[in-house]
Amino acid sequence: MINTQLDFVSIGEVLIQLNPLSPGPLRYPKLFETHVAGSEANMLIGLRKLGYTAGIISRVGNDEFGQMIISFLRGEGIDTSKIFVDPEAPTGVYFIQRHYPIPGQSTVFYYRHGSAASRMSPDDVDEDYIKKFRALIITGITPALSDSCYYAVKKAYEVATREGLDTIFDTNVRVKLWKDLNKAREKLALFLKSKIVLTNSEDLAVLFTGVSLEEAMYRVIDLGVELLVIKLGEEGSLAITKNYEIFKVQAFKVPVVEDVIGAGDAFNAAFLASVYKGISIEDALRYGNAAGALVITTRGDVESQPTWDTLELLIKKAKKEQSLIR
Ligand code: KDG
Repeated sequence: MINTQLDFVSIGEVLIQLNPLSPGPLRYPKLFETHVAGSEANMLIGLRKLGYTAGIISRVGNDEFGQMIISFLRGEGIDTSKIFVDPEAPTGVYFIQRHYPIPGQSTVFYYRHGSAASRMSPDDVDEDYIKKFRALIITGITPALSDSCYYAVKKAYEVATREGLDTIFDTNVRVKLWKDLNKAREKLALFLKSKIVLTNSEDLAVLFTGVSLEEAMYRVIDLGVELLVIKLGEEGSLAITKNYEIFKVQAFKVPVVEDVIGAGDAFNAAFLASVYKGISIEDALRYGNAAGALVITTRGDVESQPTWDTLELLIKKAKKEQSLIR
């Protein structure tokens, strides 16, 4: 690796996604596609496509899926030197059930309990490695995998804070992984003090029970967050700054041809790429919405993530068609 400062580092589980070629209940499809996925890796790949350098701390099993993940990430230009191949546990996988029971929505089924990545611990977090980067991206998924994963993320966060990296947190509350939501609230509280927080209304309702979306939003800002982004799906996205300035941008209207999984990560990547490039928050939201919209038109979380040229093209086309972008 080169010796200059690198951009984004993350820690999390990279999984094999098994996505059926046909929608509907999972007991019927005979053919499945494999994709490399996982929220943290998805974001890093999105950022790579937009010109940033990126590295991930993770573990995979000593199996073919683990090799597939490492090769894929390398192919996308992610630094994989901190992915430990664990001989004692398998690579995690998950299945997606598309358009059923609710058309347009997907359900995930995880087979990741006891996976190699769930065995990460603070020992996987190399302080000198983190110090090479400008920003740390974490999500609420990794702390849900195991206690040792929680402590690994906590260490990464503390090193980043101490060393002056920007901290970026996507709440990504996975109810299926936490089971006990009190635990989620307790463990994720620390990361809600990150410099940039990305979330959605469902996660805020879990993290701040019994308060309105607006109230929850202000509570996050009052924790010292500089920029809070709320992804509103079909309603677009909203950002609020530490000075209580609010920006809201309409969504790109696209049909959910395949599945919505991964749209939030693509949004994050394009939004962050824009903000770090000095683009205005309002336009950054637009780029984020466009990237999220692209991802739901194909299977897989990252294959449709855009380059700058693609983003420009989309925005231009939407403006020309007098779309809902204002
Ligand atoms: O954001 C997309 C992710 O949800 C998906 O790729 C799998 O990371 C994943 C998870 O834990 O749900």
